[in-house]
Amino acid sequence: MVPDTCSAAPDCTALADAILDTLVHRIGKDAQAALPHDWLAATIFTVRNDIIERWMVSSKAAHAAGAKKVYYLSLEFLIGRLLRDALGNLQRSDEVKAALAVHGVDLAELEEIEPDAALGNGGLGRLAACFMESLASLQLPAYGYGIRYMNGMFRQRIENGWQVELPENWLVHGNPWEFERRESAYFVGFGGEVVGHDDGTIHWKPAEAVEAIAVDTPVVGWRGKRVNTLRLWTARAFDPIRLDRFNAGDFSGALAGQIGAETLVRVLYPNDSTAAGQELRLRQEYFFSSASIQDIVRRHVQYFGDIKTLADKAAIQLNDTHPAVSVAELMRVLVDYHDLNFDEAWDIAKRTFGYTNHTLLPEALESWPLPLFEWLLPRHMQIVYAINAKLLREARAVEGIDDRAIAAISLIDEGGERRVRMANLAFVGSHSVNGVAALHTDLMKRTVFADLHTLYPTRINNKTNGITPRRWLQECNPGLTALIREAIGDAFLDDAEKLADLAPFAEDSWFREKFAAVKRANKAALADYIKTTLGLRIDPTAMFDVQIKRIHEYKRQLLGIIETVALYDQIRGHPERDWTPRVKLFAGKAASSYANAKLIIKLANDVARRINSDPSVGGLLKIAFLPNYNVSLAEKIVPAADLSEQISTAGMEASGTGNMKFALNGALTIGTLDGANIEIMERVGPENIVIFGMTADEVAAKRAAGYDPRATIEASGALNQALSAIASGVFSPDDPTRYKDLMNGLYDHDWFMVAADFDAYVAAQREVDTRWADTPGWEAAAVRNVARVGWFSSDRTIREYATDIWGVL
Ligand code: 26V
Repeated sequence: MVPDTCSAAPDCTALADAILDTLVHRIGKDAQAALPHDWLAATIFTVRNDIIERWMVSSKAAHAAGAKKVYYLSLEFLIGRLLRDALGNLQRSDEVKAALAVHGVDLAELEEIEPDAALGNGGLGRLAACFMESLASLQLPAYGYGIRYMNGMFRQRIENGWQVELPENWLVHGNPWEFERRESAYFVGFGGEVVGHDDGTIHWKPAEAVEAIAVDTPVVGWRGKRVNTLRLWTARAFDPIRLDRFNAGDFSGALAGQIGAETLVRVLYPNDSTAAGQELRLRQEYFFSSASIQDIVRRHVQYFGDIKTLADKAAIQLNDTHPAVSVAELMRVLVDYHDLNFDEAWDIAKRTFGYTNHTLLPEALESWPLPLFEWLLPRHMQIVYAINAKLLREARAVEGIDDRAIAAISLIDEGGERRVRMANLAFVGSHSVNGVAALHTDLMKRTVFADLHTLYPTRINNKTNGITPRRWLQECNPGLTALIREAIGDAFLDDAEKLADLAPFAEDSWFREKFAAVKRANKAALADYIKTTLGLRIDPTAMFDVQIKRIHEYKRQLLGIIETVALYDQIRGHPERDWTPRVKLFAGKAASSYANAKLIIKLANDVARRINSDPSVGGLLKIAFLPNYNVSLAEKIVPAADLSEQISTAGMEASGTGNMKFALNGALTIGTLDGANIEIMERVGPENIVIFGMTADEVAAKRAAGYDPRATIEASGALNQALSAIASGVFSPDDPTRYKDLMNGLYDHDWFMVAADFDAYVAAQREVDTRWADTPGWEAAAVRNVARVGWFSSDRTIREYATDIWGVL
């Protein structure tokens, strides 16, 4: 009997049978006994077959063509869930939905229980995931290389307003997307000594070693035209059980090697506590760099025979400095194993590597204590010295480079305890060094890399970040996608810049109404979610004002919270005024060691509790902190946002990519002239965004002139009042001094210039209110945002990397 649900999709009956067959024969359950996770696994295993076939075609085609390959090395890939992405890109969602319905199973429910692959902290990791998708969509042969963390980003719970971190066990049900490749395993050593042989060759004899084993995940491009590989390394001891020890009764000693290996791939380091010199982190960096370089070199030699052509056939992009030790590792492999002389090897390395910088925060620039580096990687230390000698020789020959500049260029930081500077190593070992937004790139040239830029004036270039419109429009916002198709046809699905055709519809009241209805439906769905998770009722017609991102002082969640307190005070003082009903939504994780960030979460929750339960604000203002921010939660919040908060201290947010996601989904931005906000403003037009606050140059000038936050605070009545209220325990009656130090910090240093930008921020928020009151005007601006941000597609970004850096287009 052909079931009803299949009548619309011809192949669906066969697919329904195939899923059931997989359930029975692979999962070992029948339809009656199967739990949702079993159905999910059966579905993935079934659609995977299609993906695997395309995957094989893709890699054969690349090899047959002798194509140059792109290798993206990143300690983070924040890919999130994969089922909806894969089905969307294969355009099989309807068919699979219908097939599952035959069994009484709802695809949307299965998609919802798939765990997030949270193998990243935030923007840098999510960018890597968007890039992988765009590389496949542009049909470029590419591999992502990283670590298969057993526990990725922690799961955040909010208990009594405080963040509590729980391990995220994303692999408990197994991972049907991955393929372990036992045959692709490499030896990775640590410690030991370097031995010179009589014939002049040098070899490193490590004291310990682990085996790196490849685990591959297919990455499906748009329309399934190409499937690339995300290769994540796991670690195994060579001798998982030492039977001699076991038999002697030393059970833990027998397993010590394996435990040591597993420790390597267990934790994802947080990116927002100081990049302190933890040995385990350096081990992780070397582990994945070494395995990746060995794999790349092996593949190259296998397909092209001659190691000397490596740079013509391989482009390796270093995602921040985390894989920078790869520069030394490739040199080691070329010199010690392929018998190239140092200069030849150096030439190949430089032509092969590109380096992307993602932050200028001084505390984020990685450097390793020299004794640690030398002890763990003695051969690499020699190579770093050799590179440095060559570098400093070259630098000294250039006019205008003095001793101060030499000290800044050196791979070794000699001020205080000697350290190896990973950014300098990545810079000199690459032919291209790029920033991730125009301002950021400009600041790289003027600040952190000023002296290296003088030495190599053509090396630094800009590649403004982007986001994949498949996940961040089509999949997360099907309502808006359908409406856009109705208005301008399907061309934008293949080229996001075609969204420009939507611009005239900003003036069309029929379209605006439909556009508003989509937004309202998305907001209603989010309101339901908030009701279910927090028990908080919010009004879907209120403005949804959203700040979601990692919690960090430079991102200034504090500015948003303090403004909320000031607004609360205003509403209570003047309830008769025509206030705009707002729901302020916050979400984000704080690194477990970052005390102030955790306190900011508690403050958001304390403020929320007080305001939400105060009948005198009459529902005009509601605050919610949504727990466990991750990719999947972002996919729910972004389509429902009216206002996007991008309010970092100017000069500190390298790019931001959340800003792009919101604009693409029709939110207006309130933001500073920081990171990619500037380029968003240039594209959407200054009248369709609300910009406030100091510029990066003004921030720098103010700091240089000696900024006095206390005077600033005292000059602003509203700010002083809000800070005093928080400091005196109005929002923390159970512990009135809870926020005293946090607030005093603002009076005393205010490094992030919360006070200096406060009045401008409040004024900008009132301008937002005015614009919101003009409903057609707001909606038209929202439509223009969607129409004008197609340029921020990661397809565009990847095309630029491919043309300017990798030479593969
Ligand atoms: C790292 C660290 C390490 C130690 C101390 C403080 C700190 C602060 C920030 C970071 C960020 C690490 C790199 C990163 O995630 N950068 C983000 O990269 C995104 C993609 O390019 C970009 O959009 C964000 O603006 C940038 O913060």
